[in-house]
Amino acid sequence: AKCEGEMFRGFEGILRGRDPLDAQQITQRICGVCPISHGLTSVQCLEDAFGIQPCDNGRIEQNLILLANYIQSHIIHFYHLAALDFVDITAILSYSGKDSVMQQLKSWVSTCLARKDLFPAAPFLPRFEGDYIADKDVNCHLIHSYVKAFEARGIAHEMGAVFGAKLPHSTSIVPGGCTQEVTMERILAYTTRLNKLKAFCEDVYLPDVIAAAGIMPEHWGTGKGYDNFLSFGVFRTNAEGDKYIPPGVVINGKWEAFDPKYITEQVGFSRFSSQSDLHPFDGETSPAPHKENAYSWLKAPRYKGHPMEVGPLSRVMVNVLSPEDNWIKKAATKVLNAHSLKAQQLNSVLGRHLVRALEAIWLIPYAYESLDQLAIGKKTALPLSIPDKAQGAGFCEAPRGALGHWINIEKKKIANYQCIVPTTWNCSPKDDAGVIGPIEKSLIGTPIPDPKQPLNSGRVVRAFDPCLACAVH
Ligand code: NFE
Repeated sequence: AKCEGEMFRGFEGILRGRDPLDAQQITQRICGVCPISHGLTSVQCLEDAFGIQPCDNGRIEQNLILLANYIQSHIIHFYHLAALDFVDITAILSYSGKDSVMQQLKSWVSTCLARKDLFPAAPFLPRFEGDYIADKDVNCHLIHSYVKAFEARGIAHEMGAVFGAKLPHSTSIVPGGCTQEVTMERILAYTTRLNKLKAFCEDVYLPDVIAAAGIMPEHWGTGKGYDNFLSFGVFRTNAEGDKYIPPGVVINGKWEAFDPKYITEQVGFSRFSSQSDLHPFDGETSPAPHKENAYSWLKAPRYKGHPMEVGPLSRVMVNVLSPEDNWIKKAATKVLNAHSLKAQQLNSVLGRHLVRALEAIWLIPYAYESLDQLAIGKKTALPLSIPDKAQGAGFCEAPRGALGHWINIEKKKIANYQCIVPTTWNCSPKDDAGVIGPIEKSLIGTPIPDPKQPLNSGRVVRAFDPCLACAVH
């Protein structure tokens, strides 16, 4: 199995020579799905270089913007990126209800099926054929949720824009905090939207994931990857750097504490000419499109030399296997017991979907708690000055997993900037020793009854929620 990233973008080159404060605006443009994670990781990288910590209001606002983006991202993933691997869209032809969007969808799919020569009905058809959910009512129910999920994502975007000023690319986040003042109006604007998202996640999203899992239980057994999980931790709870979702590392099933010095990027099979295995402070981005044996525009990030899975599953696993008791371990154990599942079974297609839905639900009480901690009228950001020469690193979790940014500042300008992005970890090509990446590993052994219709490979890959645009950056 090979994962290829087939494009070069060059953000790290674009950043060189610019004002360090541009970094959080430019890196947000790496992606329209997870811009807040890039903006906040960049902000943390700059805070580290400037030697400042955000004030309480600013830190909480940053968390609330990111949290809104997490919920939006998890919903887009399940419904609009992955559900059609399971749901039979042609079941809409049997829809007889009154929802006007569903009726329009039915008419569009039916036109496309009748005139396949004229209309490929993207993103629904063409598709690989195979064992989709058979029950028409279940399919229609899930297609209805698919439609409702657009509305939920709109609400999540609005919720993020309350403190983010706009989304997808926020203009308010800055090193040291956020430029949006805290007002009662803003707290209420966020709260009313959070109430609606709570209802969607609890009454629609999680039940839909559980229903789909009940129909396709064989996918508890597909997509097993390495027992290597990495999380940088996310949602800073104080100025000391504690995080609501704590960081951690699991290598071959054994937990250890996270230490950024063990991160490197190898390029043996990547289209880059730099030296291999560099730490990101010394990282280089030197494209070599015709390099022999190279098959991807992704570098191969490694932790202590190991390929690592990142994402919601890793955030759960590093805490379930941690020696310390924490809220994630308790919450995950409760769900595992309720569904008679073992933690190891989460290392699968269905496990990755389940933990993503659970995380959306788990974050909602934390959002209410954070809103209560905002202090109306108090400062939200700090004065800052750019040092002549400094280094900084930022570690955050994007919805898709561990995200790190590294900066070297010289003469008050960016001398070097490196990003290691969640999908670069997950879709990593082979490293210098020929060891395959996490998604490559999880594809091996996947049953493909008809090689012309590799539906199951799509299911395995998409369960990781990959974003190649981010990965190549
Ligand atoms: Ni383009 Fe991203 C997330 C980041 S994935 S979506 O989540 O960082 O590599």
